[in-house]
Amino acid sequence: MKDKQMNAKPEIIPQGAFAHVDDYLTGSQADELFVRLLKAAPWREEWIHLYGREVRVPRLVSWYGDPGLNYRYSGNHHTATGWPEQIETLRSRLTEFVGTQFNFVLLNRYRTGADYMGWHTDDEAEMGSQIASISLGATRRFLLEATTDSKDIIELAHGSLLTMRTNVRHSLPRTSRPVGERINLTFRRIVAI
Ligand SMILES: O=C(O)CCC(=O)C(=O)O
Repeated sequence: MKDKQMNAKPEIIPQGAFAHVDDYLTGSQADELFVRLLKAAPWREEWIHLYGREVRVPRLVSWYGDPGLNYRYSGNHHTATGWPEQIETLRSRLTEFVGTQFNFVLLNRYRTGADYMGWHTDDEAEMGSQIASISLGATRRFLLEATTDSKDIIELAHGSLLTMRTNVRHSLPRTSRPVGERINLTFRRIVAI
């Protein structure tokens, strides 16, 4: 046995850290949702305070959720006002499929390959233990660390679903390939703390 294995800590993340379903939505369901969200979601540009500077977040964001529910991250508040019908239908389906009562969805819009999401976990104190992420539009590469010493790469395609524990580190890197727009909807459960 190599030193590294003898000294290895037990793997922290249990089995089932993530699951990927490539064709969760049909082509037409995914197309319709993508077009509607591009047009109708209230997209915002966000800024965060980092090392004493205001930094522009490299993507657009939007959100829906139970009325009055506030999800705060990176110093920004995201207060929900309700669920449009199509998103509510998707939420019910995912709630049944994953077994988590999702009450909030964060939308990220990657306009070009220059928009990205850096490495992070989603295990803030007020977050439930599981998220469900739907991808629409251009396929983008997603990286995750389901164990302490390995990285997985998943190509997130139009209409796919990724479920993941909130303590798994993940990122969606930039790409220099010419790619179209992509929208991601991450369903979450925000709990009172
Ligand atoms: O766009 C994605 O698939 C990743 C989204 C994400 O990491 C997040 O919302 O925490």
